[in-house]
Amino acid sequence: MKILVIALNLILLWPTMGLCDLVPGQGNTVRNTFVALGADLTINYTGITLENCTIVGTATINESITAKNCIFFGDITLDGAKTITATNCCFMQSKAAIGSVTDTDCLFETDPLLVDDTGDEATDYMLTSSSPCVDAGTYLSTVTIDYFGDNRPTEYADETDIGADERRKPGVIACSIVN
Ligand SMILES: [Ca+2]
Ligand SMILES: [Ca+2]
Repeated sequence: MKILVIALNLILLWPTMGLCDLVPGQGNTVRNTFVALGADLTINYTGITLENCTIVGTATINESITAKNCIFFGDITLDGAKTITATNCCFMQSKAAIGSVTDTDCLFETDPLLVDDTGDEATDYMLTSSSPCVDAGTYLSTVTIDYFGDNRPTEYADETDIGADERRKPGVIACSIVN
């Protein structure tokens, strides 16, 4: 069982026997976090917000959550009385298969086209150039960098990527100054 748990601001994912169980009292927002294949993100507490997370493993969601710019690659098991309020998220499953989802500009039944969705390293879960998640997120003032430290776009609302990786655009050239 391999687990990759990274919380940018030192919070919340708690690996125990393959489970990432969100812990109350340590903040309620998880940003730029990968949950690896083989891990299960379990949410048992209210008031949790996920921002720019890439959930490659499964998700067991027992309380209503808010998710923005997140990838849900693994299957979601959502408590039938709870709701996912999702903005600019990418789901592998259909909306009907997940259950109660209140969505704004989300992608359903959409493969995020990660570099290697069978891998277990953070770099495996980066976005490929053809990923539908590139520039498909919404601007969040709270997320200024990605997991790898790359800057998130701040000038244009439509350039933020979905997930924990902001893809570096090709064609950025080095500048030489010669005098
Ligand atoms: Ca982008
Ligand atoms: Ca990046």
